[in-house]
Amino acid sequence: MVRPPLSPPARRPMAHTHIVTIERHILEEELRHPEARGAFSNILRDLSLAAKVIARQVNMAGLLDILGTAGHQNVQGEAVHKLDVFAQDAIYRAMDHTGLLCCMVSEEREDFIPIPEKFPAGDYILVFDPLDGSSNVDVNVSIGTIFAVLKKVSNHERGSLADCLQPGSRQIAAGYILYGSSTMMVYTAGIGVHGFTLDPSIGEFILSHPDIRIPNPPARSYSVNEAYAARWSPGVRAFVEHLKEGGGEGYSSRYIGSLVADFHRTLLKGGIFLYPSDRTNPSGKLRLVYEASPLALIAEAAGGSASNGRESILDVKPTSLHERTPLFIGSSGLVTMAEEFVARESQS
Ligand code: AHM
Ligand code: MG
Repeated sequence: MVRPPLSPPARRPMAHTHIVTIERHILEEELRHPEARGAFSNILRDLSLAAKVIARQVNMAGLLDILGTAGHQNVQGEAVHKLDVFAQDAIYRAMDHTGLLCCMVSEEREDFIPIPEKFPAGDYILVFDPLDGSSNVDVNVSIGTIFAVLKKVSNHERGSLADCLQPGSRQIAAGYILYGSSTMMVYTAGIGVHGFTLDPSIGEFILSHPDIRIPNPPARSYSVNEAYAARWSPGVRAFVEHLKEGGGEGYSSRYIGSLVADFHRTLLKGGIFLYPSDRTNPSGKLRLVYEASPLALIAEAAGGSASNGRESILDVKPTSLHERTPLFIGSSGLVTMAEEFVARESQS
């Protein structure tokens, strides 16, 4: 797996008790990426601004009476909610004019979005799902934004499809924003995963979860929409049955149905989240470029792993922007166990 070169840490470890804003943390992180020359930290900083704008709107959603669908469908054929439109717009407007990006890829747009000619173009690509799990908004369940940053590989000033279809191993940073009981931004630049909680009274993301590691041994929980069990392949069914029978040890089930929230719990507590392929969705439901790959980079940087059942998600080269993938993500031992069950099935 090809990984961008990283320099050794050039900073002292920060004690949890210090008050560290996300901006300060990103600047210090940049010392580990001298090749990024400021661009990288500015992209993350601009994203944290968009996160605050979206968080404010999400928190106000009921009051502003903006819940409900916006009346059209996105490229996946799903109803677009007004907050999706707002989040798409907030991220686009925070990023389009900065001179850092050449193009963007969003779940809400069919094609990649070149930076308009009126603005300077940069060397980076932002891929994002502006508001994942938005069907949960109406019932006040946590939702999230997922993003990753790639470096341009083509000679096209404003990016090309090839720039957007790089494998996850080429991501130089990835993260998510969770709009939950508090708003959190979690990111990795390849080494270490760090979580920041928004203090709404001062409008700052403060480092609250430094150096997140997926616990080992993990919490004995699995996360999957089990209503689809009859449609799963025999290997996936056998894997989940094995966990239910305890793998000897008594597993419990946790499923919110909102990817960022389910992943966040898995990252902090351990266990496994899976959204496998099934008879109805032969490629799974989740998207490789802006959902599975960013979360895979985070999982691996936290000591976990992510697989499509056969290979590491980070090794899969996308063939289209909105390609779907099965996803098994979380504690390494459980992801490996899932792969073994899937492999046994194809041998039998
Ligand atoms: P979305 O991108 O249309 O919001 O859908 C993705 C969501 C994820 O947040 C979640 O993991 C999954 O769909 C839940 O799907 P299901 O309802 O089939 O369990
Ligand atoms: Mg989504």
